[in-house]
Amino acid sequence: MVVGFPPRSVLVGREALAAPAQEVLRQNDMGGWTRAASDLYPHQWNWDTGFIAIGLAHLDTRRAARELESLFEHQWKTGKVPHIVFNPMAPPESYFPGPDHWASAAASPDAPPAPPYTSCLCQPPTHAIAAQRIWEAASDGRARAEATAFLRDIYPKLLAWHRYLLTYRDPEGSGLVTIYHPWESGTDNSPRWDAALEAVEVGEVPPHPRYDLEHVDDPSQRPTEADYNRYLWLVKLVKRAACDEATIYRSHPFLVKDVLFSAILVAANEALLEISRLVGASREDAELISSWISRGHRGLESRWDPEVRLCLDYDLRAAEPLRSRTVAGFAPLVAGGLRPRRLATLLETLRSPSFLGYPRLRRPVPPSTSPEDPGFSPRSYWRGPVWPVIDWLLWWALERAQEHRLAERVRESSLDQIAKGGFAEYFEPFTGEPLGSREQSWTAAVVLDWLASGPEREMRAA
Ligand code: 2M8
Repeated sequence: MVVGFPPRSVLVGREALAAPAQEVLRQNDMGGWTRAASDLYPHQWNWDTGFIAIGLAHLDTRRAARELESLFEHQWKTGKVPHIVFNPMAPPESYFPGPDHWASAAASPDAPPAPPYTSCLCQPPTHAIAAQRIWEAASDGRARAEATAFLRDIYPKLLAWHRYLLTYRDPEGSGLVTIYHPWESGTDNSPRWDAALEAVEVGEVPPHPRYDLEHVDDPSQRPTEADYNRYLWLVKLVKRAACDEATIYRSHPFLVKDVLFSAILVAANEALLEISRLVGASREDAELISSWISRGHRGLESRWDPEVRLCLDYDLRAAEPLRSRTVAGFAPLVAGGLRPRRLATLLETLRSPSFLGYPRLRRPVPPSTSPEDPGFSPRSYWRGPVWPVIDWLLWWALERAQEHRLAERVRESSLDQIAKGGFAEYFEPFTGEPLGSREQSWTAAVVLDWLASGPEREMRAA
């Protein structure tokens, strides 16, 4: 059921957010794992799980650890962590493409035992960052000992996951991750992918349901039918290649170096390096992870565009950069470790009218696509709306870059937006209207982390 604007629960202030955020996570808790949203997304998603675990860490570190463990139970033999683990209890008509559509992927020799079925795509690796934060949140003796045991158990799995991304997804050794599908980026219909998708010749795609449209107020909030035909065609090609990475690399029409994914991997490798130290891993491991971090920084540097003053994705098939202005362009900020000049330039772009300084914005939180970009659309999913989870990533990056004042502004404004509009998936940037799913787990999770991280530690008010 869809609720209009204003939302069903009118939340009066930030201090009132902790309890309802916990309630969203409780409602979406499926026993050891959390569905991405109550209606639109009844399954477990890859990068959502990392963000959800970060939020859960403030409630119960053991449960937060379980969230990651449950996802990694479905890791592929190659080390890949699937983009969706399908909930066997979800009714078949609740999500498309569901487990049946992906079942053939289970025939791959690299797939984990099924059911439950998994998709054979992946998503950005937020998990090591979450694992480190769980350990940090486990402050008293017993919780700390449990969290250390958890790190010991998950460390080799995280290492295998990152190794998969650094090998199969970067055979060129560029430091940049190649994606096979816009779903792998997590920013599905972003204008980032328009040019690369246009070049894909779409073959026959059978008629398919759009259950997603039943859960939003109007179809303009979701990708179009033409988008879905392309998505399903690319899935068909990946399945036709039997999910074999070398075959996909040779034949697939959509091969793109994704800078945001690559930057999250750099930040995740920083976390993994720290975890390797905490679990007493070998010096060889530490050297390997450090080399991945340097490679990632070099890769992002190679995609810096001095004209748009952002980092740009790169289309391997067309051998050219993809020139949209989106939040993904702040990838070097997310990766961290910036030289002062590059940091200053990125902050100028962030504050400029292309992003936070755009005069019509309801609040100073970054729209997913710059309103000055021709692909911008304020209500359409990743083509313009504000995403709290992206606000969290930028806030976290700004904090790590010691840009505390701007970080605090993003945190405050985003909390304010959620206090007025509820735990929506995304928000219209000019009005603050909540859009998409209304009980989105990662929105609730980042709220819990923000409340625990702000100067006044607002969690205590809960
Ligand atoms: C959205 O993506 C799924 C496909 O993976 C969809 O639209 O059906 C994206 O926002 C993605 O980033 C997110 O992980 C997923 C679940 O929240 O929903």
